Amino acid sequence: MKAIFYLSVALCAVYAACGSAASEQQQAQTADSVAMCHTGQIPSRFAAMRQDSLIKAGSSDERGMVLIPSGKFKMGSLNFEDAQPIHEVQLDSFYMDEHEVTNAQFAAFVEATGYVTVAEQPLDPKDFPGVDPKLLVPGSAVFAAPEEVAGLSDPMQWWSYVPGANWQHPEGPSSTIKGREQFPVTQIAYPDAAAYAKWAGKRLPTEAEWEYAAKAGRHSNETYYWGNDKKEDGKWLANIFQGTFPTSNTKEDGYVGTAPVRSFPANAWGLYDMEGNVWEWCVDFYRPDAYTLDRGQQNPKGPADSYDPQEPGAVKRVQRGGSFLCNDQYCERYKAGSRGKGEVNSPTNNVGFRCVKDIN
Ligand SMILES: [Ca+2]
Ligand SMILES: [Ca+2]
Repeated sequence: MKAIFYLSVALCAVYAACGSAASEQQQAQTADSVAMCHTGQIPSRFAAMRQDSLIKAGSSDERGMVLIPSGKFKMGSLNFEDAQPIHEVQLDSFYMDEHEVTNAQFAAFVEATGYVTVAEQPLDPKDFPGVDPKLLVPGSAVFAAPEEVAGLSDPMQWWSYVPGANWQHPEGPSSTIKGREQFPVTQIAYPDAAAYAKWAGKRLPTEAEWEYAAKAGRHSNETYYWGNDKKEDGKWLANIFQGTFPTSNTKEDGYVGTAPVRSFPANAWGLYDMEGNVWEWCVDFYRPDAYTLDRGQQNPKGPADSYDPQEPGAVKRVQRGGSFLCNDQYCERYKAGSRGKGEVNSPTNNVGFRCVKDIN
């Protein structure tokens, strides 16, 4: 019998990724999220894993990529328990996509390969004995702002499983990506991102590469990747959430949901939206103690397996940078050095990715 993950795993992953260890309130939320992980009945889809073997590895040039110089940096943050200890890491040079993969880019991949994403996978009830067949429908998790909430401990108040939601219909069947070609693709599970990267002749970044590129040779202990001030000359520097989460988004930065890539200033190395807009998958398995493990100082690849004490049975990979839903009331994981995590087969409408490429 196949293992079954549940919708609430996806929701919990989204929730936990946004949690900060900074306050008692947030610790209470984390405790609540553990309970949330044991409800719900929607399995994830493993077929997409198998499909990856059908994707031929492509070759690519470096158009749209930035050459990241080799060097050392201090990885981690004192503001987040799972990002400690701060330690020195040395990385070889590599290329990185200057922006998140867009809907147009992902559409080209799907057109060329016929790839079907995790959220679109049909589900065979025979593969999931004991689960109500009515629940075995393709779909994914979508954020919707409720009119009011009873505290912030229950993410089900603003996340729901929407049948028919997928990368082409990010908010559900009636939504479309038409006119949003230059927006980041969303509703992407880890196997989807890995398959695209393979086809594109690229790969997904390690979280060390991702953080090194985000800090861009400038960062030491600043709160944000761009510095210590949230705004510069009165302007927001990333697409996050302003207002009262989750009910009232004042969109001071101009966007309630995702923004077209390159809408905000690039960092010192020319990379856009390294913080905010959409979460970005990294290749590393997630463990909260990853930085305490002896993983070598040079080009670290992350731990050999995944372990999240909040959900011991779930396989999780690292996500980085936060999303348009991040804010200081609920989700601080857009801040410098912070780490996010996601169950590999649980796409949402605030998760995407970008690729890197080795120098041949
Ligand atoms: Ca925004
Ligand atoms: Ca991003």
